[in-house]
Amino acid sequence: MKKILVTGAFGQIGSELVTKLSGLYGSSNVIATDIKEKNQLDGPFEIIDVTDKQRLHDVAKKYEVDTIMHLAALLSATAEKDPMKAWNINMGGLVNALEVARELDLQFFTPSSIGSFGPSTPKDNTPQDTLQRPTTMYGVNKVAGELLCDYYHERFGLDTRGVRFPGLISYETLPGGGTTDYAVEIYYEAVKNKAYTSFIGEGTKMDMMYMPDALNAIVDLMEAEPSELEHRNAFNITAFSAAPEDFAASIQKFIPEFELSYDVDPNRQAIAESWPNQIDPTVAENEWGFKTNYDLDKMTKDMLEKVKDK
Ligand code: AKB
Repeated sequence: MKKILVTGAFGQIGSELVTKLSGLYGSSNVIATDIKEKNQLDGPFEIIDVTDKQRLHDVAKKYEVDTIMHLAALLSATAEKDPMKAWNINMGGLVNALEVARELDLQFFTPSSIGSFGPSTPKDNTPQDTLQRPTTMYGVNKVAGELLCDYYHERFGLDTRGVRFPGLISYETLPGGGTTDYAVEIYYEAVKNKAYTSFIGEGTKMDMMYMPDALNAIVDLMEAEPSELEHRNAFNITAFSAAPEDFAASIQKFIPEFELSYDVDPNRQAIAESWPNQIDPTVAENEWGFKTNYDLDKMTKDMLEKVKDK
């Protein structure tokens, strides 16, 4: 991994991943791309609509990249509002990016999600290889994507890799349209108003992770020796499992007056309830040394400081 093209570079993961990769490999070696320009970057930027395969191919070729990190996608709640748009962007974009990687022989990363699981998946300690019958368009896209990436590896020998991300918490760029977004909003509201009304119900546990751990996971997996990898795509990874009241209890350690209330959104609640409570990351730990540095309280401390600074 020396010259990397990132799609969806201004999204929640992309905006921090580009900075991380620029620090590791040099900003001229990270080609940030997105559907429109937003911030001024140190390194190169190109506009790419991932449904336009020729454009993706031309940019990858122009910069002679050796890796594509394909992040452009609609998140779960947005995908559910417009399933056909999600299909076109999530599946169409992924197939285009995989095809460009095949044509130019590039290493490939794309994230899957805890959203690839469904109500019939074992809810606790969810194994790496288990029943996946998601009931959302996002989940259908993610399972299909996992299989497609495996297929490109088996059939064409492409070096495809990926993880199943839990809800990601970060302060740089807000997520948009996800079911786990409440876990980011709660910190902003805690700092602004010392109160938050959660759209996810009490007792609804989901896997979560702080962004620095997520970025390390991407780099560690991409740098892992191929011979160490028995699985390739869709490694279960998580830092901790938490419900809204767990975030509130953690925030109250730093802001004792903080208050949590609920106004549950039935659509996002239904999605959350179809996902596991806590997945098992043992296979990622064993195959490429996955580890995390942040538990809930350590993350809360850092998030509150960073959001206050903003
Ligand atoms: C979402 O909530 O849609 C994402 C995810 C867990 O994939 N954050």
